[in-house]
Amino acid sequence: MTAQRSFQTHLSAQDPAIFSSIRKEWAREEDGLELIASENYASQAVLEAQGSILTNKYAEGYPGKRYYGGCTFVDEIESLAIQRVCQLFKAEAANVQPHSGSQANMAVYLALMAPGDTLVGMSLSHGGHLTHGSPANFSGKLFKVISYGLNPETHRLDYDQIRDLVLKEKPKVLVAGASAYPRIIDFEILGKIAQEAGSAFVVDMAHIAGLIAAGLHPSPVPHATYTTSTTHKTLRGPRGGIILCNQDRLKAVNSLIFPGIQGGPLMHVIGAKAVAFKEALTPEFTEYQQQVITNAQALAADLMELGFKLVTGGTENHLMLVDLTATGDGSISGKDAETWLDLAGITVNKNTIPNEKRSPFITSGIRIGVPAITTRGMGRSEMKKVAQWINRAIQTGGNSDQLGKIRSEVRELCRAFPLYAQPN
Ligand code: DSN
Repeated sequence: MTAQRSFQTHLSAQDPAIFSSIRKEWAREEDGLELIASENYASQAVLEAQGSILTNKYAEGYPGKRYYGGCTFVDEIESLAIQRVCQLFKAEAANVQPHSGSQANMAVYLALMAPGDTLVGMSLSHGGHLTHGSPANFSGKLFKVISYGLNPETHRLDYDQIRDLVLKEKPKVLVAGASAYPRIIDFEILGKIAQEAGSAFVVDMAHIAGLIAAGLHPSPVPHATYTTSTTHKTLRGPRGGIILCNQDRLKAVNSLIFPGIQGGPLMHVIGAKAVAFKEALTPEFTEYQQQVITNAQALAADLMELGFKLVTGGTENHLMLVDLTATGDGSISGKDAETWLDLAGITVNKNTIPNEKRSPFITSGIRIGVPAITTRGMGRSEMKKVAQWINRAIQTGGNSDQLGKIRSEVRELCRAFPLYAQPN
């Protein structure tokens, strides 16, 4: 707290423009309902570690084997981060240096494949991730990508179809994981499919890492060649990435992170990751993750009661996808809903739905997640209000007076669930 205050004091005097924008973002985060499924609020302790003097240190290499002097204390920090994340996910080995989930995925792909090799992953428009083979991403440019989608009727993963595809294509890598899939993923079955085809199995667990850490979603770690994740979503740490694997797989991926695709590690972020992993090892974190699932199911039930159609008819994790083609005459797009909700102080993102007819810039759905509002302490009765505000905002058709009224009600609720002390 003290450290953050003095940072803000220096910043306000030295750079009023940046200070002012941070203050406005702070007010936005405090006074609005954050429903972006991939966002969360890091603790004050995580923020302090990330905003610390560790940002000054160069430490290319790994603990005990660096290319720079003066690494005694950053070695302690990185070793603790590794030890804690291995304990958290019951993994043999870890690399905590990836600057992001995308870097983590790039390193494991390059450890397992050469350019031109075949990668099978979930299509972005069905809920996968850019790094799972999108043509716009390095993964789609470097590798030959074959995508799997959802079952056209159930909108769930169809393990028989995936098996047929993987056995036919025999890819070097099968990647699993999703950015917009509201159901449990069976990593055991997918791991067996990969094994049968002689493929490596990579799991990007970024969205559900917090649930997995708490034992509330089956873990991919025993089944995957490499498991990657971000650290800032349900896991609630600083923005960054990790890779988990068995000891014998570590060397390959370590040398791909550094010197392969990254330079010096961000030691301030690694310090903050270590703090977040310690938090995630507490019983309070498990209770938090349980509440995330409870809140998601409550919000899903309330939205459906108000007439909204959810893809797969509900959720088993932290997020849900609203199919707006079934709302009113079907003319409201995901982009309309995102804009109107934003004006009401509610942040979501437009999202494609299975069998999407509109472009990814417009879409027919919105993705809603509850990790952030659960962090601020909201529960059953607040979920009901959130559902009613979403319904009202969408029914306004974009009327700014009505959206402004919802925005004041949202602000009043948010002020009863404060996040951080004022940053000055
Ligand atoms: N962009 C993230 C998300 O919102 O799901 C995934 O990296």
